[in-house]
Amino acid sequence: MEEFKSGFVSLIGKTNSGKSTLLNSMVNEKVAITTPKTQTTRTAIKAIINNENSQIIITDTPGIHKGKTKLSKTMLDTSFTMIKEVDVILFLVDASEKEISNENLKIIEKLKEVKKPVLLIINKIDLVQKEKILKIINSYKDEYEFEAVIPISAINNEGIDIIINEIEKLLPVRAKIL
Ligand SMILES: Nc1nc2c(ncn2[C@@H]2O[C@H](COP(=O)(O)OP(=O)(O)OP(=O)(O)O)[C@@H](O)[C@H]2O)c(=O)[nH]1
Ligand SMILES: [Mg+2]
Repeated sequence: MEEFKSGFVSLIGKTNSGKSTLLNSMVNEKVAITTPKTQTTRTAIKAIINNENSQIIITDTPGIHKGKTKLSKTMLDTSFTMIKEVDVILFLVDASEKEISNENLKIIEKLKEVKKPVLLIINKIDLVQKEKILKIINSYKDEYEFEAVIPISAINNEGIDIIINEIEKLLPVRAKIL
């Protein structure tokens, strides 16, 4: 029998990257609101994913990007204070972005400080060509040593099982928390 694992996972990513959509796909029920408008989710939402061999508690962290103005250092610091408590970080980025945005570079700088295992999730792969996805993966890999890079389409439920699997690899052996 496999040992049971559990832990906290923080979901970070710029506004509109698809955090709420991914969360919905992962828990398979509507727990967060998704709309094309930005910044609709203002509070951190916890989702509990109960699997056969694991319990994953996810925190949505829309606070990484409050408002349309430039990302301030204080805002990032606040978000990352929360992140220090988690076992795994999911960093969600949009595959349709032409290159790594300044905001995402700033997030990567913070990731280097917190020293937690990070899974890079490349979302919206349904919108871009395969070779472009590979290019994006490589440019991110140049910036940071991610535990894994997982291309997904949150809206099509593509790659979700891989995320769960990679999270489970990184969680400690521990009983159910909630
Ligand atoms: N084509 C495509 N669109 C997606 C995908 N995932 C999310 N979207 C769309 O992207 C938009 C933003 O998605 P959200 O899930 O609301 O993004 P968010 O990161 O929660 O945004 P905030 O809460 O504002 O920070 C919505 O219109 C989604 O339908 C995907 O895999 N493919
Ligand atoms: Mg959201």
